[in-house]
Amino acid sequence: MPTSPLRLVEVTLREIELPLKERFVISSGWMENRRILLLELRDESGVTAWSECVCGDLPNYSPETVDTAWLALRRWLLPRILGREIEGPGVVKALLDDGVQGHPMAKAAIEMGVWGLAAEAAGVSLSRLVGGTRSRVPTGISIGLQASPADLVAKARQAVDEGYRKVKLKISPEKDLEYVAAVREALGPQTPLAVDANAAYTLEDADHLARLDAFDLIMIEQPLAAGDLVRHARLQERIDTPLCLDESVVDPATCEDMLALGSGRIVNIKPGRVGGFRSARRIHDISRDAGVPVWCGGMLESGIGRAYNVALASMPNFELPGDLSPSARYWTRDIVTPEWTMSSDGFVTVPRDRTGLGVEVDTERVEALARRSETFAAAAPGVPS
Ligand code: OSB
Ligand code: MG
Repeated sequence: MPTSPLRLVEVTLREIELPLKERFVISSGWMENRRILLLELRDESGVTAWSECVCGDLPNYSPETVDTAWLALRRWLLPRILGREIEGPGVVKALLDDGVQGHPMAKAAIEMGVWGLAAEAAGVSLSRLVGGTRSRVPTGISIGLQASPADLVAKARQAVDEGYRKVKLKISPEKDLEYVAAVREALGPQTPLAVDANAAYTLEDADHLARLDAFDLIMIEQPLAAGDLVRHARLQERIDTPLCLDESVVDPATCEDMLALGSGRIVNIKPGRVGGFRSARRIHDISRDAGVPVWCGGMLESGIGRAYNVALASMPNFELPGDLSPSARYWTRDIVTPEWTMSSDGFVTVPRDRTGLGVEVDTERVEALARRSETFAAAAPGVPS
């Protein structure tokens, strides 16, 4: 879909803290009070859009954090994009990559914001702008590590009762077979189950991990370290359950490498992890062409980040349910209206007939929750760089 050129004249960074309803524990760390970095972007015609940087507080999932992203944005990324004529959202990643290694989540926050801005300016939904085709997307839940198998069974049972179409259980070397066995036993053979190890194992654990084959899982997500593409391929040879890569796939090239090596058979796409929508759409297409299904992962986003995930997940090859739980699963109150909801049969509606993100940001509440904010303006608005 063609969009008009735009020029960012002002970007405001705000960090808010939003308490999760309950602590979320994964093998590499945990989150309780979610520190969330938000961007408010304005272009020269006065159109605005919000975006979210999905980094966490600690560098346990990836090297980036809220603090490194804030630094990268203010010091290197915003200066190279503010005031510049931008042909369209598709060119932003290249502008940000020029001379700046890494920082994909910080880059994605700007890049996705420009997609949001372009949708707003064109008067179309983000879903339509990115090439989405679905009007509702199937939803899964990601359940954190629990204190006991019984606690996990209770959570998983509740999720099934609520209508979730996929139940993903976090696992770690201390909490795996016994926990998964308990859930499979309690919920029966029909429940779509997956597990996510967040890189907690090594190839030495191959025989142990192969015992997960007994539980008929849809996938084992990211058992080994992010850089272990070759080792994941070795592991996949020794295990029947499809491996799915999350942390490992950082751009379209690593997705191609994964497919060439046979490191997995399913791809988790998180637009923040791969530097934004341009890369996310490339990974979608590469996987589709290889006959590999993808699904949209989550990073415990607020309703703003969720809007981007839902739009992306409306693309055709997002065949498996995404980690796109409704607002109420995470927050007592979200920062958008309407809040994101899920139908009793486990779908989130894609706001395809609303302009831009499809939700309003509760700006007063964001201001009230803000721990810090900083506004950056183009040096001389309107002057080409
Ligand atoms: O590995 O998918 C992951 C949350 C934080 C960091 C990593 C992961 C997750 C989740 C949460 O699984 C999914 C969600 O947002 O509901
Ligand atoms: Mg994961």
